[in-house]
Amino acid sequence: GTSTVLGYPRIGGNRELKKAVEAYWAGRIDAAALESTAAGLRGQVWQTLRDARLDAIPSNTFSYYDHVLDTAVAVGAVPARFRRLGLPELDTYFAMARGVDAEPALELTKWFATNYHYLVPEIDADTQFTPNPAKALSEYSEARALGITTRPVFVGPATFLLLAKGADPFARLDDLVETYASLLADLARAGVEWVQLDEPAYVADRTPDEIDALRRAYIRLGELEQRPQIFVASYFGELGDALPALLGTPVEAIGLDLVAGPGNLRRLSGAGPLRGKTIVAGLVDGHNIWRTDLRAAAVTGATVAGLADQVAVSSSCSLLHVPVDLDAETRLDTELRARLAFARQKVDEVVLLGRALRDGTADLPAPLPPIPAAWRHDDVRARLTALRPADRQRGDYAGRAAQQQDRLNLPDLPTTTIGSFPQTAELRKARAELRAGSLDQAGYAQRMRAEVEHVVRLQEALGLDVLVHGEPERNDMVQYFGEQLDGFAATDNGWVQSYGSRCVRPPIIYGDVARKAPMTVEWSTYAQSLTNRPVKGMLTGPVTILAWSFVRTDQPLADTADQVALALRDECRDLEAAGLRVIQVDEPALRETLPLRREHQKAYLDWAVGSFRLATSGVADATQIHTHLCYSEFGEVITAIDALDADVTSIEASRSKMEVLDDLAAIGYSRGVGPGVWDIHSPRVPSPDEMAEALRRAVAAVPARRLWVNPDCGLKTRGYPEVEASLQHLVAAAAALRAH
Ligand code: THG
Ligand code: ZN
Repeated sequence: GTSTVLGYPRIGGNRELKKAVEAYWAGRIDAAALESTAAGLRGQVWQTLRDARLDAIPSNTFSYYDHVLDTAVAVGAVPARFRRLGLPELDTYFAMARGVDAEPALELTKWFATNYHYLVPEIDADTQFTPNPAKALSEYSEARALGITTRPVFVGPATFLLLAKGADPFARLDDLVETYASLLADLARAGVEWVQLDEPAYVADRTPDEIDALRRAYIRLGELEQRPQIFVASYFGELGDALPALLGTPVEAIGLDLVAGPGNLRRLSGAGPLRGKTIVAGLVDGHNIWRTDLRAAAVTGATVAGLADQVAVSSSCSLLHVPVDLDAETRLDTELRARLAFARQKVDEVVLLGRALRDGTADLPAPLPPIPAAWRHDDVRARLTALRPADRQRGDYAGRAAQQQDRLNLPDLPTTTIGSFPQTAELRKARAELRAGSLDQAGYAQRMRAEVEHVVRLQEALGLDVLVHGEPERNDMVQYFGEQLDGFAATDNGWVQSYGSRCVRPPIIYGDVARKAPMTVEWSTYAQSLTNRPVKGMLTGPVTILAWSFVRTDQPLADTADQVALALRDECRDLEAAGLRVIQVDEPALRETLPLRREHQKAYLDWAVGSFRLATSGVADATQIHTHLCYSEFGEVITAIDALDADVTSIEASRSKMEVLDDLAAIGYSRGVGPGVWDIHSPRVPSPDEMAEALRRAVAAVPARRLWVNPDCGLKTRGYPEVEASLQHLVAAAAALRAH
């Protein structure tokens, strides 16, 4: 067996790429300096992989922003609206990624069920696909100059079209495949021996036509006279019917995720003799940070070897989704550390497995024992066991709504915000000083309280109805809770790319989850003490906490979610007891972790909804529960949103033109809803008329008594000038509608 990985983090061990790219955007360094930093990072990755004795090394996995955008550029899918700008190539690229004054960026969306976001290619009948192999070729020769032979990676043609927006994707398939054919010929002429084409879209449910498109594409590419050997990679799940389709094409290698898609193995064994095919067995989890059970993985690898002509060992997906190097973590508990593997360590695992398939498994380490007793919370486990359906059930909505209105006395079309206010440079500086030790806890708390007071006064002056404390004390809406809960570990440097230059540091859930003490009560009660208007308590829901953490794999996700939910349930009760009359529990990731195949979706939504209800149903009927959803199309999970049973749901909808309201109306949703009337992802300040117009459309679908007026997401990334102006317009728009 040979060894490879499907991709490697490109941000650098200390987020060097983020810093260089942001410096370039700010005009602090020029293109040559950026390119030289990038070349240094690529060289480090290739050398790291070679020194680890990985047999086959990928290239073209580096990206200044996003690898889907890179493939769009490689096939010439640069929309006319960006070509027209007449910018240099690098700036055209960044214009597509980030937008410019005259042109909004390409749409950004979730990369399958991960926390990575890609730029959606725009394709229409006028798109002229043209091969542009420059980036792949120059990376290939850069590596050659270091004495390293690499395998260029692209998003494959079928997945590329399925991810794109615009006209009927497969109307353009033949065109696009000819462009790939030409790219492959160019690569072959440059001496490239293998190319990797990623087709992860085929681990989701696909129609027979879509599968046929995949087959046609690879028959055509496989028949080319001049081409490298083709490795079609899949990941994040099971290929299903796409597997026999691919096996029937002339491609040389097929990659299967045997971690997220154990059923791939069954399918493979039923496929008959795999003559002439290499199966690339994804045995090392590229989407989580646990050490691999190498003995079990070797058994799976040997099974694959018994079926295929050749077997290679790889990561289950690109290592993009895990932090770079565990060696950078010096403060992790040693017992926990011994159980972890980041990208660098996963490469070693792949190499060990490749060797074991050749030389035998005798030297492989034993699997990890169950978690130590110190990481267990038997009280929490007992609470889980004792849960009854009534623990996830509130009183009927009509009764709740009446009690809440008695207590809150809100006008029609009440105004509010989603929770966070701008994270100013001063706030970030205070947090940095606290970490560095130059500011003590008391001094830090003092600065945060001053900010809370400022935010409360501002909201009162603007005339908002339900206030927030602004979350100045939170670095990230998941990390903040992870730092306070038992069973979670934080890393110092465990950064993972989320989109472009933005990274997150997901906490690690390694043991039973328990709340040591109230987490948010002090901040929320302080804010409430400053005003007579209702202040919303602000929590992150169990599904989102799981989605944006690295999770245990030794127990069902549903159990971990319920453990988190119990901690949040206690927090909700404490907030209520402290006088908070409104509590928002955010679930922006509800849609994100929806399984890619329909057959798994119901089970997921059942536990996801159940854990949210467990978190929020411990309060009195007179306490109003809000939730907030964003970052996704919600049509598919609309009944689950209804089942959350929140009193008020705010949804990112300013860009989807209030369609979500029709979706909600269609299923008979009858509680409060706040469709976003201000797209906070752009610095643009919408006029009062524009927001009033959005509200008029909303009132047509939802009675004013149930309609809330709010921005479409938190304000953390915005600046105060645009926040003040936009919120003023928002309050004015609500007032204008009330007057009618
Ligand atoms: N938190 C987490 N995951 C997320 C989001 C989040 N996934 C989806 C969405 N929100 C992604 N959005 C962002 C937005 C901003 C940043 C990261 C992801 C960001 N990161 C800082 C950076 O890269 O400079 C680092 C933040 C820090 O210091 O902790 O700005 O909100 N978990
Ligand atoms: Zn949001």
